[in-house]
Amino acid sequence: MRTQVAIIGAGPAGLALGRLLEQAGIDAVIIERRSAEHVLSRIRAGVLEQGSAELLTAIGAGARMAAEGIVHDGAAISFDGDPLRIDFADLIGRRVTVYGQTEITRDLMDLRQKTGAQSIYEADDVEVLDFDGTAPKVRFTRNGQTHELACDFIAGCDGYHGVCRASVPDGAITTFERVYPFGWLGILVDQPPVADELIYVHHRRGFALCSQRSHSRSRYYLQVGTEEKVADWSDDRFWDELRRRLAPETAESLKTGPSIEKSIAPLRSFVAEPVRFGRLMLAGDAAHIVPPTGAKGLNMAIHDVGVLADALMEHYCDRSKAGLDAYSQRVVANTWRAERFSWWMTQLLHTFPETDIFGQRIQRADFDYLAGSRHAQQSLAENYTGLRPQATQGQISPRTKSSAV
Ligand code: FAS
Ligand code: PHB
Repeated sequence: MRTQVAIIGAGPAGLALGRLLEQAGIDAVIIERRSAEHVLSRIRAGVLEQGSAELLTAIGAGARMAAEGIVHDGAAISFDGDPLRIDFADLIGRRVTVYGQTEITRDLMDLRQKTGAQSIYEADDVEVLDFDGTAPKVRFTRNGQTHELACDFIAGCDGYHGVCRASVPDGAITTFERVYPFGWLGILVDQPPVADELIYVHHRRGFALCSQRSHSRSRYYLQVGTEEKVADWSDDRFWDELRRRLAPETAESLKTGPSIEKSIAPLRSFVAEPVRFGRLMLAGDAAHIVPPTGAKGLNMAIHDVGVLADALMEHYCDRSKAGLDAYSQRVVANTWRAERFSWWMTQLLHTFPETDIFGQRIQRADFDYLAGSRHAQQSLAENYTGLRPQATQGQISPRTKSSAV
């Protein structure tokens, strides 16, 4: 088998890249370890920056998002019961869209199926080889048969635990990590959301988040210790604890019910540098992880593949390697911006076991400054809705198919 770009991973990064390259007439094959059903069964992110929503629309995956997604002009913070609304629209004229990562993945998979673009699911023992030379290839087994895919480039969109970053020689990569002493226990419930917009909660018992997937499906999170297990948390215990952390009037209007999904996600900040190794480029969670407090993970993945698609088009259509040579610097710069914001939101809103009374007062002072400063609120709004319009990236001009050699 042969293709121009081998994409490892059918998460949002891999699927969005596949679509961007398809529109540019660049051939790409996606190789995914799990089944499509398994990939679709994951419950992850739910907030899209304005630029991410624009990019998905530009690549033809925006129809259902436009119909079912919910545009939010702002979000709320409740700090020890004190409310603060961050009005993104008024502060900086931008918005976010609430639309589940599961739905985005489904839309991109459906689009790929419709156009007949090639995706190989349930590929085992995936190996990425010779990417330091001029003829990289991917080897994998499927139904006991070994296959080899020759290509020009490999896009490592295989997430934090994938094979691509793990295949980079030690000396060629530097990693930066911060592991947080808590996780997020999340549940999904078919009940109307407690509020029209998201509520980020700081409470002495720990962080909480009231989020949503639609007007009839809600997503709630609680900060829990790293030793906690899902089995320790009945739905009733979850609702009781959530009510304790919410402002009384919000707790009052909480609509509870049986959870349809319940899971604990560890919190970490992780950055790999660089993210290009010859003809292997890392994108999304394969290159970086953020704590979800800033709702950045999915948006960083979409950002990266926008930059990568532009760079590959420059290579194939303009015969210029400028984009590929700048890829790592551009992705790493965006990554640290999002890491800083996600770390700051996590510092502000979580309860750290080791924080002393001085640290708690600083958290309070941070919130009071935010509540009292339009500039501080504009900074939060700018970071939350997306630092730079990503629409210009990846909004590829429909190049004639023939120009992609
Ligand atoms: P993904 O991990 O989504 O996709 C990588 C794909 O590669 C997977 O399908 C995997 O099966 C495949 N793969 C792995 N190894 C492979 C191999 N060897 N060969 C072939 N394929 C391979 N973000 C938020 O903003 N809000 C949230 O609430 C939130 N919750 C999260 C909860 C969890 C448990 C996790 C892990 C992440 C969460 N995130 C959240 C962040 C999330 O949205 C990610 O940023 C996003 O999924 C990144 O997309 P990808 O880079 O495509 O990686
Ligand atoms: C979610 O809806 O899953 C979600 C929303 C905002 C976050 C994190 C998760 O910051």
